Amino acid sequence: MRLKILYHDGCFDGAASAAVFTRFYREKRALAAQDTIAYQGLSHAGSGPLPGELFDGDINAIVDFRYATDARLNWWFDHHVSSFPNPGEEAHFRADKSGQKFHDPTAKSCTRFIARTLEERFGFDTAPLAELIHWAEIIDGALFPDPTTAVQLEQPALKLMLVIEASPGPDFIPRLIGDLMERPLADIVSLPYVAARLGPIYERHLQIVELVRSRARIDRGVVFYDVADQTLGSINKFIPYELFPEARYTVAVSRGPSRAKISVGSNPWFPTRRTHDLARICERFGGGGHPVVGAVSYPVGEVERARADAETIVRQLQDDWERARLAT
Ligand SMILES: [Mn+2]
Repeated sequence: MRLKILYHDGCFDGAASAAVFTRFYREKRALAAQDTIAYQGLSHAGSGPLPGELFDGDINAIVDFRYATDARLNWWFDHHVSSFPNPGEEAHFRADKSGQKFHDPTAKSCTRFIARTLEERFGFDTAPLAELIHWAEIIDGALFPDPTTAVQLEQPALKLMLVIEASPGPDFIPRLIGDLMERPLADIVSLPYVAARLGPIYERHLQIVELVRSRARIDRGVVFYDVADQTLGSINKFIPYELFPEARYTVAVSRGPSRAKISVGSNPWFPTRRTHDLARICERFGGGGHPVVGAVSYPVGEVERARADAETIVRQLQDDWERARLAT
């Protein structure tokens, strides 16, 4: 028997979900010695129906990723709002009689959703996975207690988050899933194949933290920084709030290999309520996002336009900060 587990690639919650499900399957469905488990990561490029060739196991499961109507899908767990992007998918799910397909868009992490569901319905003992479940909930729910935790990434779980996000594909995460379901996270970060990969990634992370710190300035509640003179990968969005706990918003201009970008964020630890819909602000410049975080992207040659638009956004947020200050 071949068990195929499809999981959200490059994502701590995706890998942890696969680990929880694998452990459940091993314990409750009694895998035989000759049985095999195959893992495959899925990424959000496009939103069309998932291709049928993914379901090449004797038993197929999807965790932390959108639904598929394919009859070969045996188990499904997801917590995304956008789990049913194609016509007929949601109705197919609602009509399911297998009792093995589950969706909860209010769950902060798919990992905890799976653990809770398997515990309640199938008597699965989740206690040995408590550490993994706890951290998946913090990471996927962005429930970090303070900016230092979210920026320094000193806890083993957060180091694993960093290395997982930087390592999509078949080389690393499938092997890691096997360890996530067996070992304490502090032991996993010091395994040679993990430590070797983590070392340079963590170092690079700390360099970017230093770069942002050296550029960031705060004025009237808004942090601004511009690192578009360099080509960087993703930048941890919490760095400005560790530097300036009194900041309300951040506006940043950056450049990746193919796009220039304005990122707009709000301080999740700021004591008073956010008064802006940042997605709405970004939409005015052709971007989008969520109320608490938004972005606008530009062709890589249009950094100057990104800089000019960022200045406009900074001014608007500062004016509102000023008005709110005068009102109190
Ligand atoms: Mn998730």
